[in-house]
Amino acid sequence: MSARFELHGIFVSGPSYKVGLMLSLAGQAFDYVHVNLREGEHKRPDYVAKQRYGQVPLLLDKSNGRQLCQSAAILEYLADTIAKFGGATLDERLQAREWMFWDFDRLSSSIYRARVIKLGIRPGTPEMLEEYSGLSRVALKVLDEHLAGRSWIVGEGLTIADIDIYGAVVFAGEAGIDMVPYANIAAWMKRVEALPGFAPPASLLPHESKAAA
Ligand SMILES: N[C@@H](CCC(=O)N[C@@H](CS)C(=O)NCC(=O)O)C(=O)O
Repeated sequence: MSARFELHGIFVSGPSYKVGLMLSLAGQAFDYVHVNLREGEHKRPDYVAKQRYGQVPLLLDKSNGRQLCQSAAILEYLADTIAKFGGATLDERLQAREWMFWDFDRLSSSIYRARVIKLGIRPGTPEMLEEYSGLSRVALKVLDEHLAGRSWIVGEGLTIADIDIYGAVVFAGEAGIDMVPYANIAAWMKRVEALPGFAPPASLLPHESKAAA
């Protein structure tokens, strides 16, 4: 039987990793479709008809035909639909959402921009790299201070806020950011990495399309 979910993404993409990590931690096998950004597959009309922004990730829910985009919105959808990691109370759900909005405003946007320049995926000057690295460090300090004395970002267990934000922080090393000052983040990352179903970016998303096992 084919899997309920079909993830379209590319292995170098942080937002694609966030969705793959959510599915994996939730124990949901998923079909995977590799989108070749270099070949412009994400701008083809048949793809844009499903993903209005012409980006990865795209998640199809084959049980109802929904086509979902924007990684944070996809995480919320998955939390609702498979009833996992959404937060134990309304307040926790609201806090998880707040952290995800903050993430793409301050953290993911800065780390991902620094990373693509550092890896040579996108052109950028040393000044641009320093600007994005500096913004990343400011956001990492906010996160590190929040995690002091806490095991998880919200409440007493894993939520989509942890999954979303882990999928940003895990790329900080590739962005050239020194993580040594952030001991609380390091301890929290270890907790995420110890969870059943966890897989790091290097092994979670294949380099080609693949049906669920
Ligand atoms: N806010 C979006 C960002 C998605 C995004 O930036 N995707 C990149 C790959 S990491 C992409 O598709 N870039 C190609 C483009 O924008 O044309 C999300 O979280 O899903």
